Amino acid sequence: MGVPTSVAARIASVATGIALGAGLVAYYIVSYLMVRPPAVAAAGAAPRASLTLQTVASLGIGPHPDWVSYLARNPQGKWEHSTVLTAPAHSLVKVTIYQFDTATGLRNPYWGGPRGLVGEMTIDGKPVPTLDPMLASHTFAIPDLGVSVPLQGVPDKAKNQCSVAPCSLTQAHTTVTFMFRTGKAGTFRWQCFVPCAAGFIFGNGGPMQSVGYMDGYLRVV
Ligand SMILES: [Cu+2]
Repeated sequence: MGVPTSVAARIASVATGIALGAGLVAYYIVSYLMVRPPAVAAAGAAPRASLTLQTVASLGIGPHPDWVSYLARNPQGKWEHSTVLTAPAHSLVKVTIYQFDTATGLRNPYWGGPRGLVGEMTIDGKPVPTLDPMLASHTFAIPDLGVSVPLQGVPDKAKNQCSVAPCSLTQAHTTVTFMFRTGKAGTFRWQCFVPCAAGFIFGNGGPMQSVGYMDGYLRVV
């Protein structure tokens, strides 16, 4: 028989255990919410700026090397694994997306039509009023700004495909350009609406719901 513990000591040890558990849960939630890729700024300055992105079939690095992903080019020309973008307020933003992934297809053909743009979307230099939804590999959509652009995938049989980032422009790709206007400052979610997450139920989950892959934020400053 050990020394009998007092009621107060037992309560204190239970309370300490609960506090420790609550602290760990809080730490997990806060660190989950705080983890953000570094923001990549648009090139140029108000009232005109430009963003350059690429999409790849698999990232090749980090905790999920086989996940499909966007990357962003910083103003120094280096590709960053980030989907947190910064652009000036009340500006015309020109976006160039190098699309290295093959098509998955849109579940809702409505999104084959680009929305919310200034001027037309171009694919490989040619204006395209609407994309065959079966050819979409990803979309670049900022719902709160009314912007949605389908990105044409690389044909399945294309030669010299890039399967792992970083991809180079000597490899098979389509180049999509478009312009949209920013308004007042704020943080706006953007994401892909093609269910492109291979290996996940219905193609959603995983990269489709993770900032840094198929989701991001546009910070208008
Ligand atoms: Cu996607």
